[in-house]
Order: sequence, then C-alpha cells, then structure tokens
Amino acid sequence: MKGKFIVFEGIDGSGKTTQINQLSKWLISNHLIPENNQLVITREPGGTELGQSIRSLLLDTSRDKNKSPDSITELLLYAADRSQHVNEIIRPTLNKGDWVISDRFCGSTLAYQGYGRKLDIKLIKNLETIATQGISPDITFLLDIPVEESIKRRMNRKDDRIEKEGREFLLNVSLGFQALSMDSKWKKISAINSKETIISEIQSEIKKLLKNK
Ligand code: T5A
Repeated sequence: MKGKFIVFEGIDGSGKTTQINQLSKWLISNHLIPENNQLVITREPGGTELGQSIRSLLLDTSRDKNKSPDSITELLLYAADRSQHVNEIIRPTLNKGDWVISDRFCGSTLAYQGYGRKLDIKLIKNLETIATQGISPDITFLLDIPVEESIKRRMNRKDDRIEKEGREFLLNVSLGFQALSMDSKWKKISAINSKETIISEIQSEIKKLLKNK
C-alpha cells in the first residue's frame, strides 16, 4: 500500500468526528499529504452507497425489537459494509498513494460485537480477514472517554439502535477498546481533555509515524 491509513475508534460521542475534521485541516494546511495525492475521509458503517443502506438497517430504531437484526445478523452486516468499503474506497485510494482517515474500522466490531454482544472473538477475526483482505491501518487512535461522559455528550441527541443498548453494554465495549489499545499500532488518547490538547497529541503521533516511514 502506498498511502497512509489512519483510523479513529472510541465509544459513542468520544469526539472522533471533531478530531478527524481537525486532523484533516492540519494535514492539508501543513502539506503533509504528498504532492498530487489526496485525503479521503470516510466512515463505517456507511462509507459507500451500498454501505449507507446497510447503515440504515443496522442503526434504525423504528423496527420492533423482535424484527431488528439479531447479534449474528448484525455482525454479518458490519462485515458486509466493511468488505464493500475496503474494495470500493479504501484499497483503491491507498493504492493511488492517497491517504484515508476512517471513522471506525475493525476495532469497533471487536469492541461492540465481541466485548459488547459477547460474540466469539475468533469468529469476528475470521470475518475480519475475509472483509479486509489484508488491509490494516498504519495507526489507530482510541479516543478514550468514560461511559458517563459519553452519555452526557449525547444527552440532547436521539440514540441509534446500538446507543440504545445503554450503560452496561457501553462499559463492556469500553473494556474491549482498552484491551485492543495495547497493540503497538494503537494510540490511546485521553479524550476528556480540551479539543486543542487532543489534536496536538494526535499531531505528534502523526509526525512520529511520518518519521518512521
Ligand atoms: N458499530 C460500528 C458497531 O457496533 N460495530 C462496528 O463494527 C462498527 C463499525 C456507529 C454505531 O455503530 C456501532 C458503533 C456506533 O454505535 P457512529 O456514526 O460511528 O455510529 O456513531 P458515534 O460513534 O456515536 O458517532 P458520533 O458522531 O456520535 O461521535 P463522535 O464522532 O465520536 O463524536 P463527535 O465529534 O461528534 O462529538 C460528540 C459531541 O461531543 C463534543 C462535540 O462537540 C459533540 O457535541 N465534543 C467534546 N466535548 C468536550 N470536550 C471534547 N474534547 C469534545 N470533543 C467533542
């Protein structure tokens, strides 16, 4: 892969969108993307047209609970969204030498479906192998906030189907993210700090990544 692949992970409302916007402005204004290359901002679920439809199936709250996706269906829908995302957007973009920043990737499935829903981690990893076909991030930022802060930040917003799972589910998801962040390609950032402090930590990690290329 010629381009760089950067992923943001974290529990709901951890500030991923906010920091992705800051980071993209900084990368562009400091000319850190190689000349003639571009930066593509994307997300999961829903980074492709097909993925948008999958996103609605996953997050829609209007269906009766017994007609909502069961845990395995949910897992397969996230895997299908990822497979399309990798093949339509991520791989071709990186192959051109362009950079990709994705709001969520495989870590979210391990944390939400693995630690949250308690599905078999081996099964999740097998699906990950099928969906990603060897594509993996150069760096993953975990924006770490306490569950109470997540709930507070989302207070004036309507919860989607996953957010409706509540505090205990989110606590397990958060534990999952803590475990995943032990990997050397993950950087855990305390996201209760000011937006300015957070972006400067992210910038310094990106500078290190570029130095070690
Ligand atoms: N999911 C996803 C799975 O279960 N499995 C999977 O495999 C995948 C890929 C997707 C849902 O699907 C689940 C996880 C999710 O539940 P999403 O669209 O990614 O949903 O939803 P969220 O993560 O909930 O996205 P949000 O947009 O709500 O959160 P962000 O982007 O993390 O946070 P952001 O930047 O919008 O900020 C939230 C609020 O906090 C404020 C912002 O101004 C905003 O109001 N804020 C701060 N406040 C104080 N201090 C700071 N430092 C702040 N930074 C931001």
